[in-house]
Amino acid sequence: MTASCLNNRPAANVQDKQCGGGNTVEMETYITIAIGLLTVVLGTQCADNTWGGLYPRESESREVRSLDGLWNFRLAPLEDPEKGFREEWYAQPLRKTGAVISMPVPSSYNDVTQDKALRDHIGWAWYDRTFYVPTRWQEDKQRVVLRLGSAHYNSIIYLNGVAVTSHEGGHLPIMSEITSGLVYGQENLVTVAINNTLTPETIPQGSITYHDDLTRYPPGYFTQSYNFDFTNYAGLHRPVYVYTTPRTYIEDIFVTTDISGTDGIISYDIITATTKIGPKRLNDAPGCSMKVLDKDGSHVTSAIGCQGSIMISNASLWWPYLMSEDPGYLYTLKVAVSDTEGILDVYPQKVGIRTIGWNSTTLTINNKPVYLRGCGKHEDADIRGKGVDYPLIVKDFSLLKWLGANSFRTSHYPYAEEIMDMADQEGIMVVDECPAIGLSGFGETLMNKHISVMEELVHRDRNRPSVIMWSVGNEPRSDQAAAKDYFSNVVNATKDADGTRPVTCVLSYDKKTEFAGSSLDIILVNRYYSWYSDTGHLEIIKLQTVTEFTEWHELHNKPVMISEYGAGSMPGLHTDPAFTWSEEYQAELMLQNFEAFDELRKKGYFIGEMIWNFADFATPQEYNRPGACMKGLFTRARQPKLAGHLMRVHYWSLAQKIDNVTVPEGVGRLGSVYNWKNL
Ligand code: BDP
Repeated sequence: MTASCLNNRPAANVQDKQCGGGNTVEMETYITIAIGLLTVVLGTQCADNTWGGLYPRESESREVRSLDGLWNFRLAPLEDPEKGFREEWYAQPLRKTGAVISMPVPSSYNDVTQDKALRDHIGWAWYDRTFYVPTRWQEDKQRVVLRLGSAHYNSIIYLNGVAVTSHEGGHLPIMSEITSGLVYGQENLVTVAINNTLTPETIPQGSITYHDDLTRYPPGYFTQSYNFDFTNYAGLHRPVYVYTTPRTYIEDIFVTTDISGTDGIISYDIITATTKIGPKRLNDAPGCSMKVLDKDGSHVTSAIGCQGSIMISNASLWWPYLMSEDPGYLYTLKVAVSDTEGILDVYPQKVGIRTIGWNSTTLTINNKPVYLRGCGKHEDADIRGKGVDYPLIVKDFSLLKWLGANSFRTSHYPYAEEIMDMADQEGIMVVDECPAIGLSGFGETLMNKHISVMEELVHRDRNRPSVIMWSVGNEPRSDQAAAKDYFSNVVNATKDADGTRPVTCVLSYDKKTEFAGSSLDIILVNRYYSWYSDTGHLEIIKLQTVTEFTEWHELHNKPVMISEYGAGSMPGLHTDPAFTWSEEYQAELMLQNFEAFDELRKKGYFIGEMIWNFADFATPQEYNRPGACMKGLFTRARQPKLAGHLMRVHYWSLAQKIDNVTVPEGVGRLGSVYNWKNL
C-alpha cells in the first residue's frame, strides 16, 4: 500500500485564497500546503461546501450542460508541490504555464497513460478547461451553478482565476453558484486543483512515512500508506455540469414515504431560495406545488404547499428486485415554486414509495422481511479507475440481476449518483457506506469530520428508495476503548440526520473486546474463515461461522448478517482437490459458507449475506496480491469465474425459496448447489 516519490520537503506554507466569483461566495479559504502533501485548512467557507445540491436535472425551467470530455492536466512537481499556487496556475489556462496533457473527465488520472509518475502521484494535480455559457442565460437572469460529482480527495475550484469553492473528501458532490463570476458570450475558464494525500485526519485515513536513512533512500524520500487494500485512485471521477435555475428556485427537497393499506403516502418538505437575499425558506406565497406522475408520466394527483403529505390510492410500491413483478417502481414528483405571476422553477424528483422496518431479528421492506443476497463492490475498472462509466454501470447491474442478487454495499465510500439512480430504478437495495475504512485514533477532530461526512452522505441520498441502511464505516479499530463514545456519537448524529433507516458499521474485531456493536441497529460482520484464518481448512467454515454469528446475535440481540466472506482465485487456475487461489477453492469455500448461512437463516435473525467481492479490483503494489484483489465472482473485465456461476445458482435458488420466484432457464440444476461439480 505504498507509492513513493521524491520531495524536498518545503516548509509548510499558508496561502490565502480569496473565494469569490459567485454572488453567494464571499469568504476566504486558507490553504496550507505542507510538504507537497496536504493540509487544507478551510478557515471557512466558500459557500456551503458540504451540500452538493440537488442532482442537475433538466426541466421546463432548468438547463443542464455537461463539462465532461477532455480537460487539460498537469501534475504539480513533486520537488515543488506549491508551484501551482505560487505561480497562480489557476489565473490563466494551464497550457500557458507549462506542458499539459489531455485528461478524460470523468476518470481517475492514474491509469490513462504509460507514465508511472502519474500512476503513483501523491499531492496536487491540476485540471482545466474552457466553456461558454449563452448570453441569454444572463438576459433571462438565470442563476448558474457549477457542480462536480466528486473530486478525490481535496479540491479547490476556480472560475476565471478566482477560487469559488473548495471541498474535502472524495465521493460526494461539490456545488458552487457561479452566476456573477461568469463572462457571458465569451470563454470561461474552470480550474480544479486536486490533492490525493491521505493523513490521520482525513477520511479515509492514510499516512506518509519519511525514509530518513540516507544509506538506503535518497534525500526527501517518502511513501504513502493507507489501511485499505484498494488503489487510492484520484481525479475528477464523476460528471461535471453547469446548470441554470431561475433566481427563485428549489434548493432542496426531502421526501419520506409510508403506506396505509393499499395507499401510499409521500410526505415532502421543499426548501426554496432566492439568490437576491440569500437562501431562505419562503412563506407560502410565493409557494410550492407539485404533481405526482406515474412511471409512464401520467398524472396521478397534485398538491399545494411547501410541506405536507400526498396520499396515493392503490399505490404501486417500490419493491426490491425479485420481490415483485415490477421492482423499483418510481413516481416522479414534479415540484414547482411559483409567485403571483406563475411558475418560476420546476424540479423532477423521483420517489419510490416504501417503508423500512427493523427490530431485534428482522429487516422489513413494506412490512415484509427481506433477506439480502448481495455483494460488496468497488467503483473500479481498468484504464478509468474509479471514473463513472455508463457501459460499466449497465454491465454491473446486468450482472447483479444475472446473479439473482438483490443488494450491494457501497464498500468503502459513497458511489456515484449515476449508480445510485440505477439502484433506485432496478430495485437493488443498497447499504450506503461512507469512506471511513479502517479508522483508528478516534479523536474529536476525526469524529466531527466523520459526522459531517455522514450528514453530507445522508443529505445526498436520503430520498433514494434503494438506500435501506447507512453504514458509518468498514472495519474500524473498534477494539480501542475510544471507539465506544466515538461510534455512539457518529451513529446518533446519523440517526438525527435520518431516523427512517437503520444504521450499521461493518465490524471485524472480536465481539467480546470491541466497542462499536452496541451502538448499531444491525450487526454486519466480515469473516474470512479458511482464508485469513485456518487457511486451507475448508471443513471448519460451517462450525465457525454458525458459532460466530449466533454469538453476535446473542450478545446484542439485533439482526446480524455477514457483510464479507470469500477467497481469492486466479481465473483459469484449477485444482482438484481444491487448493488456495484456485477457482475450485473459492467455490468450495462458498459452498461451506452457504451451508452455514442456511443453518443461521433457520434461527430467524440472520438477515443476509454479501460476498467479497463482486469483481476483482485493483490494489496497490504488494507481494501477496497480483496487482488486484482476486476475490471477485467476476474478473475485473466482468467475466464470470466458477464462483460467479455458483453464486448464480445459489442466489436464484434462495430467491425461489424465499420470494417464490421462477428460476430462469439455464441457471443450473437446483438442488445441486452444494455440489458445484454438477453445475
Ligand atoms: C476486508 C476488507 C476489504 C478487503 C478484504 C480483503 O474490508 O476491503 O478487500 O478484507 O482482504 O477486511 O480481501
